[in-house]
Amino acid sequence: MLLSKKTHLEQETSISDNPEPRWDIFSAVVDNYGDIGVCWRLARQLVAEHGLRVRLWIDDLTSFQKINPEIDPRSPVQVSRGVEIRKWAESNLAVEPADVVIEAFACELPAAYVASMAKSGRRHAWVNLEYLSAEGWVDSHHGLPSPHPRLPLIKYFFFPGFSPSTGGLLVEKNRLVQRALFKADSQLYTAFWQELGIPIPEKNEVRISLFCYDNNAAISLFTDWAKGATSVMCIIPEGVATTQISAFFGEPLPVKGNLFQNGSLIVRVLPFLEQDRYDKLLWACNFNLVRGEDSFVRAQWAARPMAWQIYPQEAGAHWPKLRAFLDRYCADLPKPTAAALNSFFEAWNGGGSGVPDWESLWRHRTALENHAQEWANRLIKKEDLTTNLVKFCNNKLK
Ligand code: TRH
Repeated sequence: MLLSKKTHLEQETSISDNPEPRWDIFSAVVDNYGDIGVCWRLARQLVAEHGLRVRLWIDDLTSFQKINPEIDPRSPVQVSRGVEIRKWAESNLAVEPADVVIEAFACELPAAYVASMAKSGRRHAWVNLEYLSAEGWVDSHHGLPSPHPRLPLIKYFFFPGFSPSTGGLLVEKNRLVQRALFKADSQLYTAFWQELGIPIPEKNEVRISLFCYDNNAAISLFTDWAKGATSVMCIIPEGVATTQISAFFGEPLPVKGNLFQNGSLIVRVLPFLEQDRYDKLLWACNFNLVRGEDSFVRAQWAARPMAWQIYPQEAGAHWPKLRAFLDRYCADLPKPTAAALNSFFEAWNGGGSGVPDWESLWRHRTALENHAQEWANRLIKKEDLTTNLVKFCNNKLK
């Protein structure tokens, strides 16, 4: 049954008279946090910067709560940051379909919802938001239509990417300005660490964030950092690299406690941070180890040296994706720096020697730092993903 009247929530939020197209974003948590991470950023940016009315459908509110503590996992309908959040459940789906419908990462819309789009008598912009890839084929696939086999509907493929022929990258307006202010303002910087209950870095200390999949190469990094002459504090989210923390520090599993020390290395384990706070952590660290898709993009906006563990796929399908990124990222780096970064990425992803060489990489610290800044400055000149997506969908609605 379709709801012909405004829902209670719509009446309450007084945005129901907004003449702009309404958006529904569907997100299924496959595993991990990347799908909801991307959709949550997109949804709030659509509201905050484009004044749009957005419903975000999510099948796993508990995972969502990890990156947005405002979420009540028991509540089927709630509002956070101006976004209407709906539990993606059969019982909740009796709604009029929105004008713009985003199917994130091929999560497959409910059949009844698709049928009601076809019956609505209105135009819909139906978009499959794809995973990010730096590969060249993305340019020619971005924006391609896929007509529905039976219904009078067309779904379009929207690819994030690094070249101007793709949908671009997610980034909020002013994000780089906020980051620059944060870096320049010692009070903001100090307050950030105080809020986390972590002392500000000592002089010459190297502060590193580490977010990875199950990765034994972490043990060799711990070893290098512990033996090194420089103090290193490595900040790790709860539940990440626990096997490696246990193996290196000789702690039985499940690892208890949140502070471990060996030689020059201190490891601090933190609960998951709210998403904007996680961004700040990336701004505040000297080096970021990130993974998947969203933290990988955020590490680039942080304009700090970084290494990426790509989401591993069967039969090594992720390697071309990783190399395509490295080709772009390293194109303007001095050759020895590019070589060190390439081998580090390769080993961090279980290839090459399998042992990431920290010392050889960090020798290039200054070049890596300058490059990270230039890379972010270059990327920000391109239109952001949300603006591109809004334009794309508005065109389809004409
Ligand atoms: O969690 P991920 O491994 O997600 C992955 C990838 O998206 C991958 O491509 C996809 O196929 C798979 O999920 C299903 O890594 P990612 O993409 O970095 O997402 C993590 C999100 O969690 C991101 O939005 C940042 C957020 N986050 C926080 O908000 N707070 C934190 O403390 C941490 C560590 C992460």
